[in-house]
Amino acid sequence: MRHRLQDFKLAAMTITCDKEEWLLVRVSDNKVFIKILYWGSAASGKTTAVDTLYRITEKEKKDVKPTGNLVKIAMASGSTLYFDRGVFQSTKKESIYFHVYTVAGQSRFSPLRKKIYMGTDGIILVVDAQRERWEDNIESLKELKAVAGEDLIKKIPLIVMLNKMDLDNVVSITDVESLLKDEGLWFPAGHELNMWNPIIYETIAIMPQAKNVYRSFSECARRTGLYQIWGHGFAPKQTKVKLSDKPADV
Ligand SMILES: Nc1nc2c(ncn2[C@@H]2O[C@H](COP(=O)(O)OP(=O)(O)OP(=O)(O)O)[C@@H](O)[C@H]2O)c(=O)[nH]1
Ligand SMILES: [Mg+2]
Repeated sequence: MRHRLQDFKLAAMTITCDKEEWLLVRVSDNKVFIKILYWGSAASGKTTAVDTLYRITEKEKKDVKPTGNLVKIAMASGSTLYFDRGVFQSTKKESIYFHVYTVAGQSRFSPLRKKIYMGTDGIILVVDAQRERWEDNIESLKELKAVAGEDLIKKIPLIVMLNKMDLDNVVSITDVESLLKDEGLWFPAGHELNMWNPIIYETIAIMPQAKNVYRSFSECARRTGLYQIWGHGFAPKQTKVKLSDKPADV
């Protein structure tokens, strides 16, 4: 994987773009820009997750480091008004940048979410694990499907954060898996997309407990790289991806 990243720019440049479609990965000044979007219902923890990702990668030596400040456009309540945006740079391949966005989760911002989605390369769905928020999670996932059309998993890797696992009365990974199956976002054994089924991480986005926040981002970034390098913008075929590609190193 690491040496393959040398080819990343070339792979990205082979993707064509017409007026209707955004490039999956943008290349400029020999730099590669990858857009990762945190999607999920209101108050599920998207802003908190990016905030925590920022803090972790600022303090500890990781595969990405933040560049500049995290821009948060929020209401007095803390709820996102437009979006949050942070830029992270790969520490292993410094020409690769991750533009990380969160959507505003409140229902009324649906048109805005559609705009923020444009040009997204990888998605992290933040599910609020609290049982009473289950219906909101379903609504949010259905909206994501409507916005992304057929691209989810096939062209855009999907990772799930089952967030707020520090609280009581929460749903389980199995519940989320069933939901993904119901929504056609889970492929059975033998299907060529099976290996790209979303990984569901149990997470805690708040500090200091912070659990699996970096790992879920890292896996989304890794898959995004594999889709571009091996699949030229699509989920690569099983035969092309070796198990040795597993470690997160973008
Ligand atoms: N207990 C607990 N609280 C969390 C966790 N993650 C986020 N929260 C809290 O949930 C609330 C909402 O978090 P945000 O990060 O603002 O949620 P959001 O998804 O960005 O919300 P919108 O911007 O409205 O879409 C805040 O009070 C957070 O502190 C978690 O893992 N555990
Ligand atoms: Mg927010």
